[in-house]
Amino acid sequence: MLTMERYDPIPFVPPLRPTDIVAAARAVYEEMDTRRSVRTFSDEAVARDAVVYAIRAASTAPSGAHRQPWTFVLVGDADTKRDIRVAAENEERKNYEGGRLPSEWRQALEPLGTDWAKPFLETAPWLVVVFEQRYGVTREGDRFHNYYVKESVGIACGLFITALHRIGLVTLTHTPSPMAFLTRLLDRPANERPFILFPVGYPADGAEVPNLTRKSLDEIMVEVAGPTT
Ligand code: IYR
Repeated sequence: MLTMERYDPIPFVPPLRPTDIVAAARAVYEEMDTRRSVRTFSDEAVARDAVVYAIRAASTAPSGAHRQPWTFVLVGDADTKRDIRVAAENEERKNYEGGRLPSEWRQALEPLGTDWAKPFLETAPWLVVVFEQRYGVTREGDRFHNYYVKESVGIACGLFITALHRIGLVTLTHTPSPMAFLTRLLDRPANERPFILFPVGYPADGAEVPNLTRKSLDEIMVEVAGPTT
């Protein structure tokens, strides 16, 4: 069993208030709106500690019962990256060329220009493979529950993407399917399941991205009118 901890509050330190809150919010939106998923990476080196701080930023995410049910596996070793690329491409070849992707799904991917080849898994200087901890394991080897695992790990991944963008790096939420090979190649325990694989680096010179537009505010937000009297 996990030892029961008691409620033990400390004072909250509020975030700084910008002088113009709307201008500040707009600036955050405009900066985030320049983020794109990138599939062509430069092999330019990126300081390991920059990626480690982005992982630390990700790990500030809220999580169910504060269980922090995530593991970030940092891979910079060329042999391991090659093994991951080979295994991912084996799976993706079956998806794209072996007829494993349903036709509706293939059609949905058409505008993204993706195919089975995943050279970025070797070109990007770092791969960060995020695992979800489906349940926890104490030092003594006893299992305990984690809560809202997918929501928690998804939020952490969002913070990770944001942190990378803030420091001029690019990434891609890559989900080679199926992903079980990552558990084996990265030697992760049975309670962990691969969640998202992030190649991390600088974009290749002349990198291109699909010409996509984001949904308008009307499409993503509904405002509930308050009482009129
Ligand atoms: N995992 C495949 C297919 C793929 C699926 C979705 I949903 C995407 O948004 C993009 C690709 C691949 O990585 O190519």
